[in-house]
Amino acid sequence: MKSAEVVRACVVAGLLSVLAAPPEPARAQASPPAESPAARDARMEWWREARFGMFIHWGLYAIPAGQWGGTRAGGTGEWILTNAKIPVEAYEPLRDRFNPVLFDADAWVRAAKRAGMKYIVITTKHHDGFALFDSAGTDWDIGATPFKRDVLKELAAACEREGVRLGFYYSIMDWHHPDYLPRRGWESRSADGADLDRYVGYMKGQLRELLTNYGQVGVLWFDGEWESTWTSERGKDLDAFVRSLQPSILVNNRVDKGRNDMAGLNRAGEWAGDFGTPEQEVPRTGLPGVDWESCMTMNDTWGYRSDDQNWKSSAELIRTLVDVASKGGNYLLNVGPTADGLIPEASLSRMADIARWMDVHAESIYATSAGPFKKLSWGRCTAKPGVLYLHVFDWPEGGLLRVPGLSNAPAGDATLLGSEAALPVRRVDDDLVIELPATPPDAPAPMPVRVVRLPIAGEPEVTVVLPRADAEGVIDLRPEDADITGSHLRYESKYGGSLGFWTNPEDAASWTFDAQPGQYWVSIEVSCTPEFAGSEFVVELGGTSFTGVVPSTGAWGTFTVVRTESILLEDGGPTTITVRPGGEFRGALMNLRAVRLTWAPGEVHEPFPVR
Ligand code: FHN
Repeated sequence: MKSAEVVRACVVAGLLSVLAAPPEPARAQASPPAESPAARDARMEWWREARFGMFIHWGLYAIPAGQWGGTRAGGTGEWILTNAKIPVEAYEPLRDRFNPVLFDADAWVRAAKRAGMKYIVITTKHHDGFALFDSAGTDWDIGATPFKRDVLKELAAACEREGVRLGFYYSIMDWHHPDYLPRRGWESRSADGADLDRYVGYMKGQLRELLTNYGQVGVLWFDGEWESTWTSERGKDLDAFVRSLQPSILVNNRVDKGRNDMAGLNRAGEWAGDFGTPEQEVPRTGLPGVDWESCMTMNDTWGYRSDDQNWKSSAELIRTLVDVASKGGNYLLNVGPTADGLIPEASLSRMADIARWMDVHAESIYATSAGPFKKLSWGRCTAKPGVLYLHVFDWPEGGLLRVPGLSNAPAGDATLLGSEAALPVRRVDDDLVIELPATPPDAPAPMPVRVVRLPIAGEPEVTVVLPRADAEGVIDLRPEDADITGSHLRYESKYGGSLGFWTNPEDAASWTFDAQPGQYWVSIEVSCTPEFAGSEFVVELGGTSFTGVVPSTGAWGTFTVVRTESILLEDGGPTTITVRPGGEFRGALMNLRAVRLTWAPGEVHEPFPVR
């Protein structure tokens, strides 16, 4: 489109958005009334109890499905406009091809409900700006497609019939609207005449439609807030605008600017939004007093890609649901329907597996809170008043399940969910030991998680049992158990679980263990790319510290054991080991997957040369 045409397009678009929908004030929405903690708890209650929802990424991008101009575009399906650098005018004809004749709202909602998903969040407008609803503010919407039907209306009606809550995803970033800034770097479309305030007015007009025409909306799931043109002031104003229309709605933290990248939780400060939004990951530990929801894909894409067959197993999806619930969070699991309107079969089969697991175990997920344990070597724990749900991922040798440090006495029979048989329980030192069947009851095709229901007297009381040397004298300290200080270092589940993003030389990781006096070998398992290798690290233990140099392992996912030195600990008891950058720092220290201490009381070792 030539510059004159572009300017005309901006003017026309601006006029259309004004003529077609009443102008909304671009800013200065009155703040929502102050809300008491009790009122907030009441508003959040259904969502906290739900624990499990379905994310739907659906739009024009399902038509190219990851391919453009005969070649495979990189990245996720819904980013194809940007990833394939498609000029807006070349993308627009997709509207005339959108005709999902196989779309069946009832089928979608029933599949979600059968899988135990209590709410649905659907992309009403993703970054490409296309409205999946009939919007008066634009003809860049489903009303202008051959399909014409308002899928949100049909979805809202189906959710009403099935008792499933409906939420709306809405992208602040808009690659199509001429008033949105910034333009994509490679675009030729001029930014002349673009007016971000006018765009905010357009956005509010659409949000008014979404919050007026489709009944009670459970969640407004904002996204695309990260660009510099979006400010906290605008975010707080938009949050207030949404709440003025539906005061009981929940709004995620991506309306504002507090989110700490994909970790999804807010940095310190006053930010709008009711819950944090970790993406493609689960926080390392529970976050008492913080509401959060991990959103994840079943394969690698949000919007449909015909070539993405990298599906997570049903077992992994179920264990992630458990992991999230055990830390007090919600799990928003995504499907990317096809251009015909079908949820991919690979998604449906996984949802059916989840349904079978939920048939037996739903009570250990819904309306539960985080378990009282910092970590359990064999699984996870969720809790309800007077009951602990022990989620067994790894069946214990001989069936003896050791519950570390639990002081509470059982207040009734321990049972495996799905069975009435009482399981013998006895106390061994600080622990409770529950006798499970020697092998999982549904072997040889055991469910990925079996759950013990353990009634307890009173509030859970757990004495922290510090790691101590096993029979071989070995103590393995895990990344997910590290006490982290600093701003960037964090646990990431990639590469089998390690501490990564070690880009701040002030960040450190520590573990406390129960030491016995004697000599200890210390080794750490690290990875580092050639680009960053060579930084110095320091290990501090028992008043001694030694340094090493991080080797290159070729890739972040390739680890090697760096044996450092041997240390004599004169005293036993709780002892802390710390790993931190020291000396030269080359921008990223390492990824750290394990710290191993080997107790060798009878030996005196020469210090190891650092490899
Ligand atoms: O860019 C989007 C992406 O397409 C997808 O919608 C995810 C889902 O949360 N959010 C953004 C990436 O963080």
